[in-house]
Amino acid sequence: MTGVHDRPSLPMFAVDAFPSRVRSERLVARLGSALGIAITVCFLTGLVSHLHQHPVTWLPLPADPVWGYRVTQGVHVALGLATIPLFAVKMWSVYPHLFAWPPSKSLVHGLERLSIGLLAAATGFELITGVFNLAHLYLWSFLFPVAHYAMAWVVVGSVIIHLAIKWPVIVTALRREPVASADAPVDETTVDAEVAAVEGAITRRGLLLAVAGGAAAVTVVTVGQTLRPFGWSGLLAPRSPADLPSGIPINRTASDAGVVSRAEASDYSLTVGGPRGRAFTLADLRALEQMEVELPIACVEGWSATGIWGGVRLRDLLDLCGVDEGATVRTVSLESDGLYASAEVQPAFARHSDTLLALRLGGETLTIDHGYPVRLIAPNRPGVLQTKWVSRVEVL
Ligand SMILES: Nc1nc2c(c(=O)[nH]1)N[C@H]1C(S)=C(S)[C@@H](COP(=O)(O)O)O[C@H]1N2
Ligand SMILES: [Mo]
Repeated sequence: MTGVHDRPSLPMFAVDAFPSRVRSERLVARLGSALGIAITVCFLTGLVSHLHQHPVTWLPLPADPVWGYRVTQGVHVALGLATIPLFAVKMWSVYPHLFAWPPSKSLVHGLERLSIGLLAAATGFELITGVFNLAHLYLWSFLFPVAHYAMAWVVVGSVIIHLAIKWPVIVTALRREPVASADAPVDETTVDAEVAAVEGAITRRGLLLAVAGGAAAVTVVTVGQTLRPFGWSGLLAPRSPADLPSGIPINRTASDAGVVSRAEASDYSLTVGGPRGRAFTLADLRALEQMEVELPIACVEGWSATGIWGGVRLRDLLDLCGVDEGATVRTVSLESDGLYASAEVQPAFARHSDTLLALRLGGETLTIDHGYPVRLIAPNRPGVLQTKWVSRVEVL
């Protein structure tokens, strides 16, 4: 067989074209563990978000705690962003292997490389589509939530295959004592620093610090979109509430949605279904018992903001119309198309005392961009399910 030096591969991609000692198995394994934890948390929080938007009867989500989705989705997006530098360095640390020749030494080795290729591609896909979605860049024709969700399973599947194949290597690498020279035991940092000095390269510790620093920097410039005390730091946050009196960002305006004239029409009424279903004018709604609740809008994009919402309890309206306690309802917007023109409201949410058909925000009549004349506001659910410009409540 061919030896190291007469490999037929391109010389700049040969294994020994990457002599950096920084790429130890131990480092690769430690980076991998961090990445594995980040992927797991992103997967689980993503699953929560998926279940909110595609409820299943055998696992109904609770409406409490009211801030639940704010936290799970805030973590999903912040951690996803922090994973980018981690993933980049992990890819760099194994990059020489990508060009190893021959591509496969045996069937198992070939499968192993295929599964790693799949893992890298699928993870890269999740990170890129996630970021583009935050930036509202839709450079593709597939639907983001569908593709992002499906690919998450590919990531998880290939992580499991990867772990199964590499388990012995990972365990040994993580247990291994830091590198020591043959005669005198030396601490890893010293050896590392010496090697680095010779190569003019970065030390392993330096590399880990750089990755942690990169991840922290990404987090700091986006976390302001969720944690108001850090609001000043939302440099990368796509939507800024700073210029709005309500402090709540707007994703889709009334004119984007094409609802301005229908929302401002003087003959607006809200139709509620049920055995005694009827239409309510704005005056009718204002004459019913008014409630005030403090609830966040928590967007799938990771930003969230709390408002004081005023209006009529959804459950009061449903009771007036004789709707069954266990019924799932659907809020339908004046918006004629658009992905978020309607939303299902499961019984736990429809009957929650904080769930309102809101007429006010911060004590003022809703602005048209926040959903005038009537919008849904309910606890613990994605912003996409908080229908604005509601015209109908249907009983399913
Ligand atoms: N009818 C309708 N309602 C909608 C949307 C929409 O596009 N159309 N966008 C949703 C999204 S994605 C979010 S995050 C919230 C934002 O509400 P806000 O603009 O009052 O902050 O409204 C939701 N309600
Ligand atoms: Mo949203």
